[in-house]
Amino acid sequence: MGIIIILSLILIGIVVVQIARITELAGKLRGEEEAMMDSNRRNGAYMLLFVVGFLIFCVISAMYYKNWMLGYGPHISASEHGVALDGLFDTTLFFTGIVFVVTQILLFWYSYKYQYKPGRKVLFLAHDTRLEVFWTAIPAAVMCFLVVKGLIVWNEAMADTNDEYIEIEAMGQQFNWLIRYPGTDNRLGERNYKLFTASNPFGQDWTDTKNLDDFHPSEIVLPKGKKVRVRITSKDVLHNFDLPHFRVKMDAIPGLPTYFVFTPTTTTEEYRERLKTTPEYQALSDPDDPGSPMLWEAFNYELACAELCGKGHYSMKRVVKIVEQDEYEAWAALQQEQAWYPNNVKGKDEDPFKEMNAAKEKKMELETRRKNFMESINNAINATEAKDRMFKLDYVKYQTGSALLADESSDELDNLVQALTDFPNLRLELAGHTDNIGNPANNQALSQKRAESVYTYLTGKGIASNRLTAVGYGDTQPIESNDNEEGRRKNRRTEARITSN
Ligand SMILES: [Cu+2]
Repeated sequence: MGIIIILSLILIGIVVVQIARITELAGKLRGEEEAMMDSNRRNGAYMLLFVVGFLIFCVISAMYYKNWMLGYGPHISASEHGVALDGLFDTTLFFTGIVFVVTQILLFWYSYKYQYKPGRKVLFLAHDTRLEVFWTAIPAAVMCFLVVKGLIVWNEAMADTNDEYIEIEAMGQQFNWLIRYPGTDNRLGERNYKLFTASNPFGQDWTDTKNLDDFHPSEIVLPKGKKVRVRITSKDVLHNFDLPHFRVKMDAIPGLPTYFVFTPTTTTEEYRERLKTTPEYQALSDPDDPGSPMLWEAFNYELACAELCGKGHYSMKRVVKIVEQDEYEAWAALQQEQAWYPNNVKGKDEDPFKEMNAAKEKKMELETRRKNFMESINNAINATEAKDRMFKLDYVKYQTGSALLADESSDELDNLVQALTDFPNLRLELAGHTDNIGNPANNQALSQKRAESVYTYLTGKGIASNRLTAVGYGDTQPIESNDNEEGRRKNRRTEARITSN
C-alpha cells in the first residue's frame, strides 16, 4: 500500500512536470511574453481576491466562535488575576493583530502591484541604516512594552502570599489528579516519596500530626473570594495543572513542587447564570436525552491535565466547584469525617500511633468499667429487696479449671478494694458459682476455692478479714440455662452479696 502511494505521487509529479513543459513549448509557439503577462495578471487578481476573502473569513470566524472564547462575553475570567492576564492577551492581540492585517494586505497587494511589466526594473538597495534602525526599533519598543507588562502581571499572579489562604495539594499521576486538603488545622502535613503505598497515595508521613486531619476529596470545592494556594506535584511523569476558567496553568513536575496562588471570584452558580443568556448554551447537554439539563445548567468548572502525559491523558479531569463561604464550610465539615488517617490508617500496621492509641483506648475502657462497677455497688447498697443487695464481679476471671486469678482480674478487684475503703461498714459474702459441667462435688470445691482466691486478694490489700466471707455454691444457683455455651459462661461467675453496711 505504502509503495503504491509513493509510486502514484512520483507519477503525479512526472505528469505535472510534463504538463508544465508542454505549456512552456505552447507558449513559445504563441509568443512567450504575452502568455506570461496574461498569467501574471490573472494570478495577481486571484491573490487580491484571496487576501480579502481570508481577512473576512478571520473576522467572521472570530465572531462566530466569540461565545466559546475564554476572556470574552460569558467567559470572562472567574479569578482575580485572570482579568489582568486576559488584558495582557488583549494587548498582545491588539499589536500582533495590526501587524498581521497590515502584513497580509501588503504581501498580497505588492504581489499584484509589482507583477512583471516590460521595461520596469527592480530597485537595488544594498543597505540603508535609517531603515534598519526603523524596523528594529519599533518591534523592540513594542516587545519591551509587552514583556514588561507581562512580567508585572506574572509577578503579581505568582507572588507567594502572606495573607490568609487555603492551601491544597494536587498531585498528578497516570491518569488522575489526587487532591489533598489540610483539614481543620489548615496545614498540609509533610510527605515523602518513600512512603507511597496503596493505602498512602500521597506518601504522607503519619508521624507529622499535621497529616492526621488531611482529607482527600474527589472534587475541588473552594469558597468564593478566598485566596487559594495550590501545591502542585507529580507522582510519575510531567503533568500540567490547568484550570482554564481561572487562567491557572502550571506544570506538575516529579520531584519539584510548583504552586499557583489564585482567588476565585465567581461561584459555579453565578457562572451558570452568565451562560444562561448565551445562545450557545441553550442546547441539551445530552442531545439523545430530552430530559437532560441544558448545557448552561450542566456547566461545571474543570481541572484538566494540559500535558500530553500518556494514553489515558484525556481522563485526567476533576470537577471544580466554587461556592459561598458557608456552603464551603459545610462541605469541608462533611469531608472532614472522611479524613484519610482515621479512616484508612489508624490502628493498622503503618500507623505509628497504633500502640499509643490502643493504650489510650484501654485506659478509657477501664475508666468506664470502674464507673459502672461503682454504680452497681451503690445500687446494691441502696436496694431494699434482699435479692438486689448484690453485685457481680464481671471482670474477675480465673485460669481455666483452676482457682488462680487471671492477671486482668486485678483491675476490678482494685476497684472493689477502693469501694470497701470508701464504705468502711460494708461487709460482703464472696460467692463462687460454676456451670454444671463435670462432677458437682468438684464444682463445689472449685467455686469455694475461687471465692477464697478473691478473699485472699482483698485481705492481701489490707481489707479486714472479718468483713469478708467466701462461699462456694458450685452449680446449685444457675442464672441461665446450662444447655448452651452462652448460658454456661454466664453461670460461671463471682458475686458479692452485701451482708451488712
Ligand atoms: Cu497528565
